[in-house]
Amino acid sequence: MHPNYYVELEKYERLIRRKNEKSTEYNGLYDRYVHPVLTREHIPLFWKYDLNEATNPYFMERLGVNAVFNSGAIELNGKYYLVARIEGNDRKSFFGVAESDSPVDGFRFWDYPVELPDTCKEETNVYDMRLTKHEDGYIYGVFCSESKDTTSADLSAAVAEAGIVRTKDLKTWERLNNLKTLQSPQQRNVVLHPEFVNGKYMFYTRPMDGFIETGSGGGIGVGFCEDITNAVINEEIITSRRKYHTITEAKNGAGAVPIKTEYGWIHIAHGVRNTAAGLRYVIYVFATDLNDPAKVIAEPSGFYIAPMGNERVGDVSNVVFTNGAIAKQNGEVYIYYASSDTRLHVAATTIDKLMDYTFNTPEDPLRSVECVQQRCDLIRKNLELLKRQK
Ligand code: M1P
Repeated sequence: MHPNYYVELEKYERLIRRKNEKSTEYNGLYDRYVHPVLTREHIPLFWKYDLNEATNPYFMERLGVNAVFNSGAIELNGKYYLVARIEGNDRKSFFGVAESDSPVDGFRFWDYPVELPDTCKEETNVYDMRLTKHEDGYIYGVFCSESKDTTSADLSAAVAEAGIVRTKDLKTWERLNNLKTLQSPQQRNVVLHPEFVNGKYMFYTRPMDGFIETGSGGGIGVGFCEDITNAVINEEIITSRRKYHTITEAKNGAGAVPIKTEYGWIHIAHGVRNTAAGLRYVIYVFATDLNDPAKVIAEPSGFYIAPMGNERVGDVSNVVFTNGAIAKQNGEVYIYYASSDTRLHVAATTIDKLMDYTFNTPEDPLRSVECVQQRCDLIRKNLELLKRQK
């Protein structure tokens, strides 16, 4: 074996064994962890190098990996699994399963990436899998299936659809037909709801006119279908709407599978606004009604997580994005979020804190003058309290 193999292996093992720790930054909402849980350095050496010295005398990467980011997340039999988006140096994304005994560190990829059944010959790229433990007994993976738009002369024109796979063990994947939404030509950020609603499968969709722009798509949609093996949605009802001069003005999209709480389903989604420096992606939270999952019952003002420090820089800078969270039976919640399409982080909170945040944070009044009023009300109450305490 080439001597550099042992040097790199030692670095890799040190990285996997490194303990994570909570950051000292405080907001009361969640704790960010200092180290990313997955990066391109977490990719096993044998995925990248030809280890045979005869055919790789310089110990060169033959198949490099550019980034590891947006990840579905699930807890199974007391272990934590991330199905991450891995992007090769060739720009193609694929999925890999990383496993750990801890939700915040120690994630190690299985020996092979996920080999999806090749049932969709025009598909060029796949990414951003959401993992839903559905009450029908399967674990579903819903992901973006991207193909070239052959109707356009523009070489970069693409079509985004929602691909669907299902599994029981994250090892054997059955591919189902891509989701069809009759009202929307393109779809990304589609999530399967974990329960039947009126006996039907329910999807969160993101109606889009084009590949990048949502255009007339008003926000995150909800749609129903009877047959998951041939999922067709006739009508999309908008739940969390995009709004002018907010964090969702340009687009929004469902993120993690919604978390069921006493007072409603809690959604951890993303919102996008435009800036002179390009799009800015943040994570926001809203809740929908337990009996009517399309009805928004709370939507705290502003973002929940925004890119900070090093998170702000990467292949697509100024982005935080989530497509996976784990809510444990004991009330702990781990939110896996990627920064700048480059690496994956974790933030820890609890169901209680998420509920408090969701239902007690004021809504966005949508106008500066009313935002000032909102803040002055808070200041006034606080100053009176501080005065009484003196
Ligand atoms: O580059 C930022 C994100 O862009 C897309 O999200 P959306 O469809 O909302 O624009 C996704 O491709 C996502 O993977 C990516 O992180």
